Amino acid sequence: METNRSVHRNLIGGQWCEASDVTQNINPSDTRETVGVYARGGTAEAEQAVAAARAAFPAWSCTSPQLRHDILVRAAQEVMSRKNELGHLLSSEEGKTLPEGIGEVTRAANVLAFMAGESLRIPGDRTPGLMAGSDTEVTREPLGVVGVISPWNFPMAIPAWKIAPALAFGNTVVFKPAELVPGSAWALVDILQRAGLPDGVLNLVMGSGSQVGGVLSSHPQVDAISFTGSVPTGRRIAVDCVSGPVMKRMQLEMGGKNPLVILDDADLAIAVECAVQGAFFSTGQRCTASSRFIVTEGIHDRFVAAVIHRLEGLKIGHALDPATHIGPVVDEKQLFVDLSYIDIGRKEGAHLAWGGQRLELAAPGFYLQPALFTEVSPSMRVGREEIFGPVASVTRVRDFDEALHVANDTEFGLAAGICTTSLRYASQFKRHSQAGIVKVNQATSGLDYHLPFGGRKASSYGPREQGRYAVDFYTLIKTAYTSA
Ligand code: UN1
Repeated sequence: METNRSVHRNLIGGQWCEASDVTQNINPSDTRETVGVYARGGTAEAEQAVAAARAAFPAWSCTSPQLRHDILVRAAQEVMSRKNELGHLLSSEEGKTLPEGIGEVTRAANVLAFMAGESLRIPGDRTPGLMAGSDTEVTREPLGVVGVISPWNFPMAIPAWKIAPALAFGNTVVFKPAELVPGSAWALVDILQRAGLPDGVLNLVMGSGSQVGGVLSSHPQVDAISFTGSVPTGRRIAVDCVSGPVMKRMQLEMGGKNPLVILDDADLAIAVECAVQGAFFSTGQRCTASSRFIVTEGIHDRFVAAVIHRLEGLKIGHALDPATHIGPVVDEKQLFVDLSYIDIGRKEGAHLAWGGQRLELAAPGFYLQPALFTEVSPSMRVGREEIFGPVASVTRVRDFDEALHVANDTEFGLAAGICTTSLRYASQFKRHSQAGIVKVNQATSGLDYHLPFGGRKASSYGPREQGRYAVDFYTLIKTAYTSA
């Protein structure tokens, strides 16, 4: 392990490499505290890493699935056995609460274990051909070098659910984590490397999106990009991916402006829990967060009052304080975005019914009271644009039909929820929602790791992540015809 060295270095071709530049990993709960010092690579490191991943591919792509399974199992076991320590690290660099941090580390371990099993279950078909004497087979092969570009809001689970299937199906990887959260990424790579990966199979290049990410999305030796982040960055990556001599496969998971419909017949306590959990926990920093509550008239006022009552009981504070329900915003830039939208909402004529103030606590951090806007019309920016913070809006509607229309009236299509006791409305919502994930009487965020994840419209592009469906992105299909 490298933990006792002062700079956590990049891993290229099996070597932990010096970098000319470093980043201080700042704790958003207390900006006086540095979580660690991490190497900051540039285009040269990214190119070396691509070359190392390319060189390692022929041998790794022909390894026994048993070997790949065993490495992923060992990594899963180490992540699980260190979940408290790694959760502490994750919460210190990202700002989600300690239970949320430990929960995420547990999820990463579960993903590694699940994907270990998937390496033994690569699907294929053998079927009679249509010509007499012709045998046909459909097989799946590793696709090559995968560039993994991950966001700051799930510093360990998202890297795990991209890297684990890439490795399970015989691909090599160059991993560029988000600049704000190198600690969890570094720990995950260190664990996988020590679990027995051959040199060059997994490479870590911490650095900026424009330099390191830019090399990955445009390099002719990278075959595929799996990215989670913002819509503008996703669009740039998509253009890069199709502009080179080889058009890369891509999997882009981007933004959301996820609706939660609350109908008159909803169980109020369940609706409030779904709303507060989905919109404000993890500081609202999830692409699956419910940022639009669409509420029918008969329950509207009771719902708003009950949400405010629940918000009044929440403690915003240091991520590692056991009393904290909601940690800080990830950094100053995101805090500025959140506060700007709170200002925009006010100016647009929405009513700030609760919160929205920056909080000065004992520790200097990026603390923000959750903000609830009411009287939001569907045309307001605060009700249309992704904020990625603890800011939610309430839109009043007449009935189910109007609620469904408003829910779908968005450029995004990641997750959508409905709170109702009516089987009829729940079924209609599941069928007609234009989102990739639909929840009934559950928060829109918080998902199972064994099921496919992804959205529609501007939220997602390419095959689904996670579960059995991950194989579709990480393998190439070959159809073979044989006459004996
Ligand atoms: C969840 O809600 O449990 O970046 C997962 C994100 C999503 C993952 C959300 N890609 O927030």
